[in-house]
Amino acid sequence: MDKEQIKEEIIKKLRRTIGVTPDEASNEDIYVAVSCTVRDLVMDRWAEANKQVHHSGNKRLYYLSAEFLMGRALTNNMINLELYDAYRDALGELGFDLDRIEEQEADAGLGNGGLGRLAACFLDSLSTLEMPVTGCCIRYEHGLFRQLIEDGEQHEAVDNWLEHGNLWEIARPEDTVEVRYGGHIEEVWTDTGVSFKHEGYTSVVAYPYDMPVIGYESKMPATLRMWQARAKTKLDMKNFNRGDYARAVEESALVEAISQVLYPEDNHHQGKLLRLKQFYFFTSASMQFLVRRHKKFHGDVRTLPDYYTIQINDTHPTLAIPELIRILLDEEGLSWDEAFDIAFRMFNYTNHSIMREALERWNENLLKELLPRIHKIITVIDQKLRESIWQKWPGDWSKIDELAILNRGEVHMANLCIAVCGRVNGVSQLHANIIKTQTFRDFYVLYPEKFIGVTNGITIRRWLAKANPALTAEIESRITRSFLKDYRDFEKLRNWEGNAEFIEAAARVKQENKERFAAYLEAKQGSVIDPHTMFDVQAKRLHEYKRQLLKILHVLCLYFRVKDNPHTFMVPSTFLFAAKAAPGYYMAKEIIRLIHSVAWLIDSDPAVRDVLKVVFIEDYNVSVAEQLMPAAEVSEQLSTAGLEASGTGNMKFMLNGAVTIGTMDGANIEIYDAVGEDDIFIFGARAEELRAMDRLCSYDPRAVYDANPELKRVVDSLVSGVLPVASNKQFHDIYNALLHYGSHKADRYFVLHDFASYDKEFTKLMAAYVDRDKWKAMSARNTICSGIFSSDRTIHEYNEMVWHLKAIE
Ligand code: 26Q
Repeated sequence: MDKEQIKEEIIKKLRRTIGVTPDEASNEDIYVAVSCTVRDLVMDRWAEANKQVHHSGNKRLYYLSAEFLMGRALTNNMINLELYDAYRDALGELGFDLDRIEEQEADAGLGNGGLGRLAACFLDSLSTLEMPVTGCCIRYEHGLFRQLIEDGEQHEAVDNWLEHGNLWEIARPEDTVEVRYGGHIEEVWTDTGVSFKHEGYTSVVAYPYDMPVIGYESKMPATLRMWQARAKTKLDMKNFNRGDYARAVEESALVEAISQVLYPEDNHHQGKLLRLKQFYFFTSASMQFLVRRHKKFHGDVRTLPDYYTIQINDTHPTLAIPELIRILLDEEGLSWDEAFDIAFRMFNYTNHSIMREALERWNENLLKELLPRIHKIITVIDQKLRESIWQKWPGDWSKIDELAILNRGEVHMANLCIAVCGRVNGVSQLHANIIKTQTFRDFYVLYPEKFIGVTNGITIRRWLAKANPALTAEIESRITRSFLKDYRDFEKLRNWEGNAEFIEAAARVKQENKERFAAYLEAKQGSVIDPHTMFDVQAKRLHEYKRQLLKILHVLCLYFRVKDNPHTFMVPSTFLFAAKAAPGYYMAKEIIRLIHSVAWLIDSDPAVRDVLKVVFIEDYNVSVAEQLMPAAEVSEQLSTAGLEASGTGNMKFMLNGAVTIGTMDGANIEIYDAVGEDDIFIFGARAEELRAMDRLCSYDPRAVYDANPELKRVVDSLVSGVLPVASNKQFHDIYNALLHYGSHKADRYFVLHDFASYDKEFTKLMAAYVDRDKWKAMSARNTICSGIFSSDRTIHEYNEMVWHLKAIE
């Protein structure tokens, strides 16, 4: 389509779908019309692609994930259809600005953070690589909460992303399935043996919506299948006829609660019944659908592994395993051995966290009551696993204790995954090693061949082509646009390493992006920032292990330095924080309050406010990230070594030319390997050092505090009254967590330990920043070396080691 055809199509849609003429149309009308025209193009390819896979018998990936953090679709689709410029021009001629139109679309915020965004990047890459995939998740009526800041504190508001409808989804009523909870299992004995009958259960209807996700110049759009929970009958007529209207709707509301809302805890497991219902809901629906579809196209369930491979994104979709076995046993009449064999050949599991509090465990009785048949199947898997353990370590009960699925009244989901899955992977080199040598050490002895590492990645379509069109243009003019389709072509940029013109061009783009971001932030929340200061950014979920606290304490330290001595060497800086805290995570919310307090302190001080500024970016989400990444100059990656499985924000910053200051953790290590020691700032204790200190209980934060007067002053200021607060409440809980936290360990995340090291490295960073030529070269080199963090590379590795899909010709 060219510009003229696009104009024509838009006008046609405006008149025929919305019933307005272009001169009467609102931005929202235009958004709808434009989206419909783009959707038509996507649908055409989708229809063809689905037909081809059905008939060709190509293997298909089912990517099961409780979260897909998709963000917006419209402009991303335009880019991937190579129609972005044409649409921009066409709309311009019709008198509309594409940037304004784009903002009409609500983010699809069906995820918390890294894990959900990774799933979204994977769909883009799989489609770009022409590999068939269906992503399966829940169609949460409300995605991740919206963050409001009032008086420096976080408040939550519901995310109503479906309020104005969703143009990117298609209902598929013909694929509806039923999910059953509760009840009991009757054994029925016949001449051929025993079979199981589920009785007295409650039914929930799983109603699917599909969203096409098209990759770059792709003929094979991915499908995101989102399941919605519906009551079988909206009204319970028995109650209704008795006149009990409230009761009549009550039951349906209870059922539909299953897909009402995304749980906002990230990297933290709580054994909530509704959450368990959610997990079973979407995995059961997905497995029933998969089997149904296989039978329709290929007949025999015994050939399932030839046509499907399943990836489990963290343990949340684990119940897909016993659910598939249940279907094969109870509905398809296979034997245990046959059913197990099929499951063993189909499932793979990705781990995303080694922290104890993130490992998913469920109370066994709770699970048994909610899912009696699934519980029974899990006991059989557990029995088989125990036999293998016993064979490997005869008589060693401690191994059983460690590795069993059912133990001490709990169901250990990771153990279930490892027992059944063909491959188990970590998401960075370090994380994969930690899994093998610590977290799942004994499993690694039992099944060494299962364990692999696949370093995460990000899609360069969204995070470069869409987020940073100016930098993309500079790259494209040198190495052509082919790198958007073939990630290996990005390597051609290496030829431009040290090239003064490219370095200058990238620096010019960065400055423009900073100015654009400053305008964006002022419009968004009224914050005024100076684009001639250094933009130093920490953007990620709020978590103690990610150590936003280390950063803000350091800013406070810089504040005191400038205040004491106005001639201190200091790069005028804007420190940008963006982070949502889980609503029930008290410490995380305290840290947000502290960040605001430090911002006020500096703002009210004429002696400092021209050099330092702190801004908290409200309601961070995918669309905000797209504005922020291209404008960032410093990427703060401060997690306690060993605790950030990978990180993917770090990659987005690097791709867009920010220089990293970070610990040797997760993918930071691989960023260090890629750019080399001169173009990154590494600080802090290594994972092994911290582990040793943990083992020996030798870390004494108070000693660190006593020995460093500057640090002491900073920490003391948390409770001394110098910090402005809205509520007359100082920061005693943060103070205590650092120095003496009741029965807990003080400073669990080694903030004080790494403080001096961070300070030293930050000083080096400032010195590099003022050497403008040096800094610009560092920045350009970060972009140039970021090719290996393309999620196309990640997908390629999964495919070689795990899935073995064939790209559609
Ligand atoms: C599970 C059960 C009950 C309640 C909540 C949860 C839950 C929800 C979300 C547990 C974990 C998450 C999210 C985890 C996550 O985002 N992990 C991140 O995954 C990224 C992609 O691999 C990594 O880059 C990050 O390092 C990792 O923290």
